[in-house]
Amino acid sequence: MKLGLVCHPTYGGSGVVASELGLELARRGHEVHFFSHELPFRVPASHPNTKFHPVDVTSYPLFKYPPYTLALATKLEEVCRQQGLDIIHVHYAIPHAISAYLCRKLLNSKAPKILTTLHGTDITLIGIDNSFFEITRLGINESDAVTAVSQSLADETVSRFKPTRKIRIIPNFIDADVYHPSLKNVHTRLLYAPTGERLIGHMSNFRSVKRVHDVVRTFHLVQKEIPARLLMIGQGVELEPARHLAAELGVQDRVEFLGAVPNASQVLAQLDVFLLPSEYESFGLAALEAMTCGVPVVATNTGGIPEVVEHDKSGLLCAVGDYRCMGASIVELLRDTDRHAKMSKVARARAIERFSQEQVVNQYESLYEGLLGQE
Ligand code: GMT
Repeated sequence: MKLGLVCHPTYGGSGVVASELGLELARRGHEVHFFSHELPFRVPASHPNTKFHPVDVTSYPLFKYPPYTLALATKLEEVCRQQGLDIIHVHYAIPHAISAYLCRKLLNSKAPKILTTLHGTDITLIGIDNSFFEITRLGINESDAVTAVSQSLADETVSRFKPTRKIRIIPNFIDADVYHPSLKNVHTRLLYAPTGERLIGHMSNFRSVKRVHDVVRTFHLVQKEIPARLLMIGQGVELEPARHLAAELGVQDRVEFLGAVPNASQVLAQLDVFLLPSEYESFGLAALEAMTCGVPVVATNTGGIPEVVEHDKSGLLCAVGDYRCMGASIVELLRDTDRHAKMSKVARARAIERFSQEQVVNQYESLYEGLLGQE
């Protein structure tokens, strides 16, 4: 098949999923065309069976906001016309589903099928904003198929948008050979915890929905009870406020901000607990990455997180904002070695059983085949 994959290239789960999906489809022999304004951060500059099509937006003094949606639609049309793409698979509805819709309008009869994968805030935050609501609904309804990454997100989409399209669920996935507990090693751990402290970690794009301040508050409570250090992976607008809060609470020497690391698996595998205190999370890909490395997760009981992290099995869940509960859960877990070891095993087993790359990419392939069979 000839597939066009459209995604945001920046640090974030939807770009990761689109990139990993495209690379695996290319390994399976499909021709994969990536579209974005920059090379998505997990896509190598050159890879067999893939091609990256950068979308340039011409600036013009009249435009305060250069119209990326239109430039993307035009690029999609050009590549579809020249290469005969079978399917355009967009990740994150805004603005990609609309660009794909416009591309189809431009192409008329030779148009590819459009699949939209909803990831989270395209529905729960940005999509429901008045300035985007109707256009997001149009993008969903005009797609040939729509998937959501969790049951929770599918339910949210139905209740908020009342779409005419059926929303199918295809969860996010993980390569369990890349994310592996064997990456844990004494030397790397010593770099982060030189005197054998326990390691708590968080990874996100540091936006307000992630409640990064709760990571710092939770850690502040934990380190009062157990010698520990906190590793913060990623970057975004809430990073500086988090750094200030760490200083205000007097734990700045025990918190390390690593930025966007290229091989997250190698850091995640060193952790004792992964912390994800989000306000909302449609899925929580970072939690799945940690679980696959055999790291139990302490997170909030919100959105799709309970579909990934089963409370008291692969991790512990608390109410949003309840950093005392999260702190106590981490301390409890770190003090009970047997429970921690058991949770670590269950976390990895669940990741493999439910979210393996092999089975989830098969689901996407079947969906593509079904769409093409609809002619
Ligand atoms: O919605 C966002 O925050 C952006 C998006 C992204 O690109 O990182 O994250 C969402 O998609 C991820 C991949 O499907 C999910 O793992 C995240 O839970 C989800 N984020 C939210 O729902 C806040």
